[in-house]
Parts: sequence; C-alpha cells; structure tokens
Amino acid sequence: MLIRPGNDDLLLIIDVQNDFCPGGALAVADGDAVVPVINRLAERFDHIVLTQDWHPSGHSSFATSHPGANPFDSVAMPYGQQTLWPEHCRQGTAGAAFHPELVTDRAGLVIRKGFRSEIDSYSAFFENDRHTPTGLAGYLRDRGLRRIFMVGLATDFCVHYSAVDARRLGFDTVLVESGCRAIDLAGSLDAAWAGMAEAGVQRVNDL
Ligand code: VGL
Ligand code: ZN
Repeated sequence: MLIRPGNDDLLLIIDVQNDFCPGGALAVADGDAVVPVINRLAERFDHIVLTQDWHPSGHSSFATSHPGANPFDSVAMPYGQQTLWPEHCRQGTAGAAFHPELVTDRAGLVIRKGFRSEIDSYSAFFENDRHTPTGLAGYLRDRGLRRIFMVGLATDFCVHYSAVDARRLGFDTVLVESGCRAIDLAGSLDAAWAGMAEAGVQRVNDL
C-alpha cells in the first residue's frame, strides 16, 4: 500500500532518547535502528512532533521510589496499575536527550511527558490516569492535522498508548512498524498489537 503524507498529516516521533537505545538505562533491543528510518520518513512530512519522556528525580514510576520493589514489578497507584522502571530519562541528563543522530530540526513541537512526580505518562495525549491531557490534541486540531503516522520507542508502551488515545480522539492513526521497537515485557507486545487493532490503528511496515 502506498500512502503519501499530505498537508493534514503529522509524523509523531515517540521517545527516541538515549536511555531507550542500546547502552541506555531502559534500553530497547535494537532501539537505535529506528533512527535512520525515522530520519528518512521525516523528510516527507511538513508537520512533525517529538515526544520526550522527562522525569524528575524520585519519579513514582521508578522502582527506586518504592522500598523493596524491583524494576518491572507492577504496583497499584491511585490512577491504576503502574509498571515500575529503572531510573530513566531524568530531566536534563544525557539519557533524556534525543539520540544524537535523530534529525530534530524540522519538528514544530516537543511534548514532554512524565514530568509530574506522582503520575507517569506513556501516551503523548494523556497521562496514565487516561484523563489529564498533555495539550497535543489541541495543537493538532488548531493546526488542522487529522491523520497521525507514529514511530518510535517503545511499540508496546508509549507508542501503543499514544496510538490508542489518538484513535479515541478521532484521529486516523497509522503505525509505521519499521520505525518502532518494543520492550516486550510479559506479553506486552502481543497485547499492544491486539489493543491497537481493536482501536482501529492501521499498521504498515514502511511508507
Ligand atoms: C516508556 C517505559 C517508561 C516508553 C517510557 O517510551 O515506551 N516506557 N517510560
Ligand atoms: Zn518513562
């Protein structure tokens, strides 16, 4: 299938940051392989938004903030179950920076998320209470952008949540698989594919 990005299309690049790449604190296998793919795709889009996972020290999604807990445990938070992670993407650190080869110059907006201590945010649209908006939907509507092509890290967490929320908000949503890599924690990737298919997210290998 040939899909040509047009004037009401957005490329949403999720969390292509050092900590999610090999050598990083929460490395996704082969995570840096998305960089050349995304750079090539980005040349074809007039509208580009980046997200940046951006946690304060002591963030409640860090296992170190929960005595006795280990990374990848799940705990009950006031807004629902939350997976605990190794400390990652701390504000201002090298790990939180975008991958040095990611071409970011043409992006019109960087949405930072997960910057409130008491709540995590996987999705580019809502925090993990699935309710508190980041402002991205308003930006897209103001700009008349209606279809979103998504790439980035990780397929089964931040890309997955962003894609399902985009559909919930009424945006046409296309996940470009060659520009994504997954964490795959206890079946999370299979669950993500099922959830995205049910939400009506289109899946293509490349553009
Ligand atoms: C992510 C876990 C924790 C992601 C962010 O970008 O998918 N995953 N923070
Ligand atoms: Zn995070």
